[in-house]
Amino acid sequence: MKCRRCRDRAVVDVRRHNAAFCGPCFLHHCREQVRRAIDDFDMIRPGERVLVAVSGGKDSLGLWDLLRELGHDADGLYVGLGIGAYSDESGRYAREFAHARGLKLVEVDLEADHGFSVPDGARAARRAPCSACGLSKRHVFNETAIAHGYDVLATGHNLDDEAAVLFGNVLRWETGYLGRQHPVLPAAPGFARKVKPLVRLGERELAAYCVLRGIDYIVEECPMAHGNRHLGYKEALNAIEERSPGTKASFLFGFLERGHPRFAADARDEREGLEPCLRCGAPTPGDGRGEALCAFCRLQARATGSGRP
Ligand code: Q46
Ligand code: ZN
Repeated sequence: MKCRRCRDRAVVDVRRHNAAFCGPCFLHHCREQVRRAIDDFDMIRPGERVLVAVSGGKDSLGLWDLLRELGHDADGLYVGLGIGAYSDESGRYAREFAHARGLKLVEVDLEADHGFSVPDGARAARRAPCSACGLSKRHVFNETAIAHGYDVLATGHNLDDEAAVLFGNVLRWETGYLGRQHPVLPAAPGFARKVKPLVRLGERELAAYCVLRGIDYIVEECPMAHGNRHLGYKEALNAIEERSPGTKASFLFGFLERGHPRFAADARDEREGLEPCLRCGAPTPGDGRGEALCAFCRLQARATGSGRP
């Protein structure tokens, strides 16, 4: 197989594009996909400060590297979730990546800084671990980006992730989620702008990118992911993609072009009528008396037994 760009010997094939690349041209392809995503969706403007949420995995570390390669001013944010050895290991990969390249890594530890870990929170609130975890990460990412004055928060969601989330939202017709499912969520009072610059790259491409760039990342999956619905959606889509390469990309990008505008109003309605959380100030659906706690503070209160509810 020959490289599509330079006709040298290819080392990576990308079936979705019906193309194969040699090492240097593959790295160029990845940078181009990220550059295009940033331009097409107006994610990051020149001179803006970006905070990249990193988990120690291939997607987030690959994203941090790609943003730096493209010349963006990007620091990392690692959130310790308190998931035993998995968290210790993933933190080590994130720190080593930053240290080896002289990059700034902001760290927040859920247990040390907020008094509870993901397993504690999930137990106390009787929620699935991934639900307590997702809620906590979203809160801490947003709060940290705002507190440190970053213009943009970037996450490592890739094409496979986004297609799987879309699939799940369509299966249950979650119109509010569909309205919010976009590679850019604009800033609003109390909310930093959130962007997903990897939407044009798949999981396999990110893994190959990291190998070719010499990026060491945690390979083990989070032990709490087991039985997670999202993984089932990914497997179903992978089976379809295997038979018809390109399906995931047309599902996701077709939705963004032709479906998303029809649901955007549902998401806008949800953002209206928010009030600052009584405890932390984050925007949250109000109770009309100015006494509402946000979902994160309610989870924290349950997990630590501090005050209501
Ligand atoms: S870290 Fe958290 Fe994931 Fe682990 S508990 Fe679930 S959501 S699987 S990306
Ligand atoms: Zn709060």
